[in-house]
Amino acid sequence: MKRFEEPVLVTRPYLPDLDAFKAGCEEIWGNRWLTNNGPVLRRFQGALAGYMGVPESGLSLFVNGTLALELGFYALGLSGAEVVTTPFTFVATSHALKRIGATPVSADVDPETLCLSPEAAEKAITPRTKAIVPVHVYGHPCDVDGFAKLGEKYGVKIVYDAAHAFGAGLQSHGDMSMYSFHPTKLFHSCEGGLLVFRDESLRERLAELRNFAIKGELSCVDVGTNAKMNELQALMGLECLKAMPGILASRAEIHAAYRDAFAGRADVKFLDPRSFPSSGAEGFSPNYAYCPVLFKDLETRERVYAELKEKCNVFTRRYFYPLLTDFAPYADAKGSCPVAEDAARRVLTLPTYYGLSVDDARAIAGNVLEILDTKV
Ligand code: T4K
Repeated sequence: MKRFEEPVLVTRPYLPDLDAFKAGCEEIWGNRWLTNNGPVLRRFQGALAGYMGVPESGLSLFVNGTLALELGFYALGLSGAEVVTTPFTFVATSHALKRIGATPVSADVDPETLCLSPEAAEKAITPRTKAIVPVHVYGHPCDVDGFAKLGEKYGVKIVYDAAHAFGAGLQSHGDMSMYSFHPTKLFHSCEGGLLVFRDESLRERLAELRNFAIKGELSCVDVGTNAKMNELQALMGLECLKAMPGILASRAEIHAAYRDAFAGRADVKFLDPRSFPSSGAEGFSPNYAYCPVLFKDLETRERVYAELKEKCNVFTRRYFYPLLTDFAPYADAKGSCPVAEDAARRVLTLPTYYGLSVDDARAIAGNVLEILDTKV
């Protein structure tokens, strides 16, 4: 079993070239403009539109992904409505709904992708449902065609929590998608969030809402908040964007190393985003945002998690355990999503980040297999 000298964390942020970042800081110092729709933010917006192939009028930047979601939901008029969503996600998805006075209704996930199942979502729709919020969890593509059909059939909005999906090419789907630019993501702006939306009239509304909903010096039109991205964040985003091809290529290599190491093992289910029926989604290309594996049961998962930490100095994470419905604010739905509950008890996400070597990924996988093969 390999014990790493330095702790291996589940993720590390990509850091751009420091001299290039310093040069950008000099420009910001020269401008003496730090936030409130500055020139670097506008440049970042343009660069993102180019990278993603969407019009600049169809995107909006925020200080973080959670506030982007919250304001996106609010701008779509979801306050007071029921919204069908998945419990197999980070708490932010449902928190953002609750915080604008919507009611998240949990429906179960697909056992292969671990993304919300359109069939389960359809069963949860009531006359009070105004939207469905699937999550491209781990960057895995949801069944976007299935959700498009539900959107049409029931007249509900489809809003993707695409926090994990930057670089996966899924931006043309749904009414709106949110990307998180937190440093634990493959691409980041220190903190940050992006909304991509179909209805371009939302641009102005969102710009208002993220700036207190004030208009000029003399008017305030709604209860907005402060959710503006600042110039230093935008600079970090611009510099990281230059590295996207390299970031994606290195993650593909790490993913392949784990995949090969676990091939043929019945006791490790390695989730491969290339193999899902939904991988045919228009535009999709895997970003390998996470490397999740499923073990046979909770006991095995906990043993692997603990032994990797104690014996190998490897710090994996149990994303997403406990399940959302295990937490007090959402416990009324506990027991309603058996597939998600089962996955939460068996899942472990392995270290994946730019800078982790393929040899280290192989060694981590070897450690996992050795733990599994050791009789207890
Ligand atoms: N929707 C979904 C589906 C999400 O997953 C998230 C966020 C959101 C919405 C909301 O987006 P944001 O508002 O965050 O933009 C992390 C992140 O804080 C959170 O962004 C993320 N999802 C969630 C899945 O994971 P923690 O509590 O696990 O982070 P933490 O601090 O334990 O860091 C994880 C690992 O990364 C550690 O081993 C340390 C390492 N790390 C972390 C940071 C921040 C670094 O090496 N450097 C760093 O700067 O929540």
